[in-house]
Amino acid sequence: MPSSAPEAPPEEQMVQLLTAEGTFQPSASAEAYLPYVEKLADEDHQRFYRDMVVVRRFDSEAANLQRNGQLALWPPSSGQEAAQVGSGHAAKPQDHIFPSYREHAVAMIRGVDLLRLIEMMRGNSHGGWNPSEHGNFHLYSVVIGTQTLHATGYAMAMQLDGATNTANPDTDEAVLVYFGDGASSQGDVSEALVFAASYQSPQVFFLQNNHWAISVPVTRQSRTPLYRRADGFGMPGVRVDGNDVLASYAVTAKLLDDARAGQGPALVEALTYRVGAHTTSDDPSKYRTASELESWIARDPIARMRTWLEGRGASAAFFAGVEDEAADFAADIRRRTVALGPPPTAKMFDHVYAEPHPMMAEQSAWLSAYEASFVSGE
Ligand SMILES: Cc1ncc(C[n+]2csc(CCOP(=O)(O)OP(=O)(O)O)c2C)c(N)n1
Ligand SMILES: [Mg+2]
Repeated sequence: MPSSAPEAPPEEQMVQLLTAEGTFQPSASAEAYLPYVEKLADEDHQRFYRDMVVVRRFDSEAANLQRNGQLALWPPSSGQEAAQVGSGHAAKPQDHIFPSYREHAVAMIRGVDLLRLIEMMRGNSHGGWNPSEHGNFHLYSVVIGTQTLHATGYAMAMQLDGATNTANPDTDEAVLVYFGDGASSQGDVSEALVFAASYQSPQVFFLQNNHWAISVPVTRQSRTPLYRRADGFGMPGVRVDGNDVLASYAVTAKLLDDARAGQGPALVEALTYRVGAHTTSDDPSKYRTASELESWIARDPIARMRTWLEGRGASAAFFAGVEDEAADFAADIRRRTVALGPPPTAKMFDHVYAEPHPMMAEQSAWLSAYEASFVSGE
């Protein structure tokens, strides 16, 4: 573990099933979660691998599109695929998911066309899809930590509506909310944890500790491992190897089941690493060392899953097929991004107010007149 990560005492080691070398070797703390991973079939394992590879390819394509001038900004997810794919698959269809702004893999798993993310980062849309038509995947939230309050309100309402804890795991609902190590310092997040614990709302707080909040290291955010904060709020806290897709899946699946069964909320701290820049506007070489980066690349979530699958007999044709699928996925995104055309500037006035507003009408008219004052084609 690099020096920037708070060390846990030995008895509190993280839940891990797959080592960085790709060996299935459950840690002592993994026992309670093993039944969840034992239920998975080969096709589930292969789906996890496929999703990680496809989303990594999508992510690098999106970053390239930003460099081509097609997007204003891109927040890369590279390195965090296992935390996202494992937890994303752990949610059931009836669950509601509240993302931050980097959960591209979870969006894909819940059936959001990833062009919706591109449109948002390109200025073509104001960030929208209808969650009820897209796997209950709620909107990206860039205002740090706010989504934890939205999620907690939603989970409290599930409880008040009797939509959970009816002893039917196929319909009982729960909430899964994503946030970062930096967000853990935000007041909103503490308030959400207090309310969730007080009302025993059915939800899992999934903290991706990717070790950095832009240029601020996690050691600055907390003097104690983040999962241990759960104790103070009165809920279980589990640290999981976020680069291990099987462990991320099993821990989240169990805690969501517990939440659905009326056992209240839990906090997961998934230890992972943001391999890329914070966004395409950031240069991480200014604040972190190459050796730290290399130490995390050696723990790559995709490589370890590949090694494990190979050991279980996955064929070369399977891996080649996944590569082809990822390449096609990225090519399709590129083609459809370029076809979007420039965002109409007048759109910026939409949705500022719910109803038509005279000031917006005035400003929009001024902008149109200003744009029309340029002689086109010269
Ligand atoms: C309320 C608020 N304050 C500050 C910012 C600026 N900001 C954007 S991302 C970020 C860091 C977030 O770090 P973390 O929670 O660790 O998430 P990560 O980006 O690492 O996924 C900050 C401070 C913001 N978007 N919202
Ligand atoms: Mg972070």
